[in-house]
Amino acid sequence: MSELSDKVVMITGASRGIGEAAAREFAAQGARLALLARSGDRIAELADEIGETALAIRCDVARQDQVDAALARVLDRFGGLDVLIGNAGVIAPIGRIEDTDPAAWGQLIDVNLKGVYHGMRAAIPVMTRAGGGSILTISSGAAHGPMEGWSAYCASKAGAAMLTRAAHLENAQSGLRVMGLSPGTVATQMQRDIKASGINPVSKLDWQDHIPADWPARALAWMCTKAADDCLGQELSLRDETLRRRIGLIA
Ligand code: NJP
Repeated sequence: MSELSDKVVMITGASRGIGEAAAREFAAQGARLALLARSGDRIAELADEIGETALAIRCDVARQDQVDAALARVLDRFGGLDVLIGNAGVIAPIGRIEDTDPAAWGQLIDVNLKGVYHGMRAAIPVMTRAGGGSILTISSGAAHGPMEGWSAYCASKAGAAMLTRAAHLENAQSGLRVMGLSPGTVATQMQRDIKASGINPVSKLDWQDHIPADWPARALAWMCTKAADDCLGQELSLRDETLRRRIGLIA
């Protein structure tokens, strides 16, 4: 039996890409799932495909009230929460600082940074009361190095990385396992949007340069097991070959 068997896992941004792949991986390992995204039809289809153990909840992570309501439904259905994966994210607006629309710039921060905060704020008291849980944030190389045209994205990911460290500092002693995962470039819709923008070196990468979404999905599942207990509080990079080997992604 997998260590993840029956664990209750809430994934934001589960309608496609890394979040969808993570849903399939956790489901394969026997977890119970809450799939959150704005595309209600898409997550409903995915939940149907997975079966009784998956619950689709339409939710905009930019809204604390919607995240709180989503968690209430999870607790009602499954009776607890073991894992929160703060994965929902957007790349737009792409453009030089002076050319971006302030409202669109702020909306990205609402999703990529405040969305992670909203999830943590809702989940931490529940996990603390239960004596433990894992909170994983999807980070990015963009958290640590600027890229032309991505000021909002880089600032949001840097903020989310620091927020994740703060959550570890405040909650490790209560048994919460808090970590970040920087996946490298992954073959998802986000990379299609980046390619279409043509603005910086990432947009020039070949499609074969990207890893498949099931790699970060498998990494996330591994991070929820005891095997990753020496990584608590850290941001793991899937570009790291030693990590890839530990997870079993490469020989
Ligand atoms: O992107 P994509 P990825 N509320 O566009 C959801 C990071 N990352 O899987 O709401 C709730 O296929 C959206 O659902 P919907 C990246 O920054 C990626 O690549 O229905 N959900 C969809 O399910 C992000 O944090 C790469 O539109 C919202 C999902 O987010 C994470 O990986 C590299 C939402 C986005 O799916 C997943 O990105 C890297 C909202 N307001 C980090 N807004 C990479 N792909 O190369 C969006 O370093 N979503």
